[in-house]
Amino acid sequence: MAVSHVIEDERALIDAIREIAQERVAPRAAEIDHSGEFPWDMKELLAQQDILGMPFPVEYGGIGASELAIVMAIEELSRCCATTGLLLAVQQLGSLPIHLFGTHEQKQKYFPRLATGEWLAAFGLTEAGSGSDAAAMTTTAVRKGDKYILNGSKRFITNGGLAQVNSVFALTDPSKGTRGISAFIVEKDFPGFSVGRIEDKMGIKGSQTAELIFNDCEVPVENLLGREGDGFKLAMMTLDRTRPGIGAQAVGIAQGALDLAVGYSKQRVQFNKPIAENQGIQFMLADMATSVEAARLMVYNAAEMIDAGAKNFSKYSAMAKMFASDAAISVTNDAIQVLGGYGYMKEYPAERMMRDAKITQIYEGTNQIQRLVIARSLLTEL
Ligand code: COS
Repeated sequence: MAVSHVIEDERALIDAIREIAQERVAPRAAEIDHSGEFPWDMKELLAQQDILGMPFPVEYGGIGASELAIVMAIEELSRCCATTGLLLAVQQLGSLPIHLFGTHEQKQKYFPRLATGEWLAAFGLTEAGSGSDAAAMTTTAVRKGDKYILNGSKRFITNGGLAQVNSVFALTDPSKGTRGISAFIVEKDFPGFSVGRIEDKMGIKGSQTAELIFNDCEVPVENLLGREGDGFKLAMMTLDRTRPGIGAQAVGIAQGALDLAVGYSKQRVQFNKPIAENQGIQFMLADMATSVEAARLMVYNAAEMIDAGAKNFSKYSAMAKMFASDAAISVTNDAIQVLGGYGYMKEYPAERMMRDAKITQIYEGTNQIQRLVIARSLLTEL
């Protein structure tokens, strides 16, 4: 596996997470997929083990992990259960706007309970008519005295309705385009906040994906993140930093599928010998392993660039997410092929892995949007 540059303490943490994932997360994965229910037990496990505290600074009760350690943790969890890996990824996504633009008071108010896992976080950007075109949002926020009044709705929100803390983006000045978008911390029990439809999905079945509805929702002015008009930039800055985490989820799923295919091919006997003795299977496994490793290196590299404060990491972050998610689809597809008829059956996890992998090509920006980000960066670099 790739050489990584995490410090010794973080190496020990990742090793512990791998063990926890294999012993306690893996046995629950099929059941979580089958029931489609949010895995509160996995949330508790991640909270108790301080895994949900990884993205939060030590001074606010977290463990202040590096981005590299966070992506490695997401990878280890997703190798066993993509829904469980997503718990950590979204805890970071939903809280990163506060991390980036929040005041000390805002961090002090929200981070300690997010770090312990008592509270979950969510990221409210997407709307029914505003997906890839994030600036096409119609949710509005109008200031009235010491409150902003939000009206509109958000769609496909991971942890929607479960998260106490929601980073929500809304138009404060529709005439200014992207510069008229602002970001707010919206608590689940603010007046006027409610949860609409809960989606039935193809994969990551245990993760709750819901609609957030704002009906004259009252948000105190002190919950504005940064200044009015900072919202779009903040959303983009957040996604630049969290896309490697989705890449890591994809790497984890792909590694899980590779492990399964290797194990199966050594045991499955056809024509009086294990199918692994056929070069046709060996070449497939070799290609799968090479894709996983290349994706992993890209994800680790993007995470290390973020940790190092590198200037142009946005392009690498988009490349890592795009490459790793495409690899996850291809590797899980091949894993099903290696398992043959068994791969197609729900008795084996290969088909779940493929369904789980598909979303990594879509959320936090479709892979077409990643290409756009990469190309724009290439064409504007000196
Ligand atoms: N970091 C900081 N600022 C950024 C930025 C980034 N990565 N990307 C854009 N901006 C800024 C631009 O600099 C520009 O600022 P100025 O007004 O000061 O010039 C502003 O944001 C608008 O940028 P741009 O004109 O590029 O916006 P577009 O409407 O063309 O949208 C894309 C750009 C397509 C990249 C954006 O809409 C996007 O990322 N879409 C996908 C959204 C997504 O990932 N959704 C998933 C939701 S979470 S599951």
